[in-house]
Amino acid sequence: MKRALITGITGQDGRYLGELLVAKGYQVFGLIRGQANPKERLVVEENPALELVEGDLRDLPSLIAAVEQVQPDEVYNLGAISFVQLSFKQAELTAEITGLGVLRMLEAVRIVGGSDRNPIRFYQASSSEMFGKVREVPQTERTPFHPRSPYGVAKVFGHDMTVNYREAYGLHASSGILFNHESPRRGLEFVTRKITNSVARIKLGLQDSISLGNLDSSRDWGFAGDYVQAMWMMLQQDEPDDYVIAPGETHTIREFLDVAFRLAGIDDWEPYVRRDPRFYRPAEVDLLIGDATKAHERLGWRPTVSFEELVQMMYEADLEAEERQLRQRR
Ligand code: GDR
Repeated sequence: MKRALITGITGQDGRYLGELLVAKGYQVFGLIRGQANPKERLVVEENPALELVEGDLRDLPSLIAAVEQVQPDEVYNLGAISFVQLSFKQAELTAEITGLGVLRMLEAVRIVGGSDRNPIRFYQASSSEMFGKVREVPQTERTPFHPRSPYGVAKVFGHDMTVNYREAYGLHASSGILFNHESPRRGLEFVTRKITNSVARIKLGLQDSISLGNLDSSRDWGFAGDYVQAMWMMLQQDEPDDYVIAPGETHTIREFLDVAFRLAGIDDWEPYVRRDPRFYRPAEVDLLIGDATKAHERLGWRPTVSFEELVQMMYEADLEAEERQLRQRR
């Protein structure tokens, strides 16, 4: 039985990846800080085969202890401060966890190592935010980085460290440069889920408007369930490498609003959407479009959910959850 250790187990990707690996017959361990975060209980309720192990990305000895305890075949480093907007306000904490946390996890893997015949394989969750003020469109694994937020800067550090450990120590360390990926499990602070949740509440008369920032920014959005497949595929390759993972089409926030409001039977959403300066960012990334040709050719990875299907999946899940809560309150 293969063993996997996942950091960021309570996040959207950690939950999907944990389920995928359990379904593939892995024994799966999720790293938690052990501070009785209610989400920790929820992930085990949702995925009872999951085991939890304590450790903190700020604390190298705890990571070494966790890797020693689990003796994993594969480590997936998904833990991070992942909300770009917050990273402007908490830049140092973001550097500490999203940046230095990667170095600590790599060190733990290098020190514990695994057997010579079966060295530990490492996956780093890199991000399209690293491209920032993009140097070319679309972006590939060879596109130079120009991050536009403390989060993006920290991710570049983690990415470069992963490449360095691969080259310096021969670690089987791969990095997935993942473009935005969403699902009904996305946190409410991210724009997609904020929109689908608000539109469902507007539909049910529970809310009358939604406050947003820049509606003209655009993203290459995909479904998180497809992206965790790509993470696993990368670690099954004989050689470690870096891969861009993206559907390869970009949509504005306005287009996301068009689809979501149309599902609620509303054609003109302008009266429902307010602009709020609080949600604008000091610097914004440019035109993000990923070219995932390498992942198609080498991993055989393909997205299975289209943009419209993704919005529909998220809207319907939010509508159902809000209706359920309404029934319970009555
Ligand atoms: P992003 O995701 O920063 O791309 O990072 P987010 O959904 O937060 O923003 C996407 C775009 O929407 C614009 N926007 C708003 N964003 C939020 N959150 N709230 C608003 O009200 C709002 N109005 C407009 C933003 O300006 C932005 O342009 C995500 C995270 O998951 C990262 O961790 C990950 O690395 C990248 O995707 C790939």
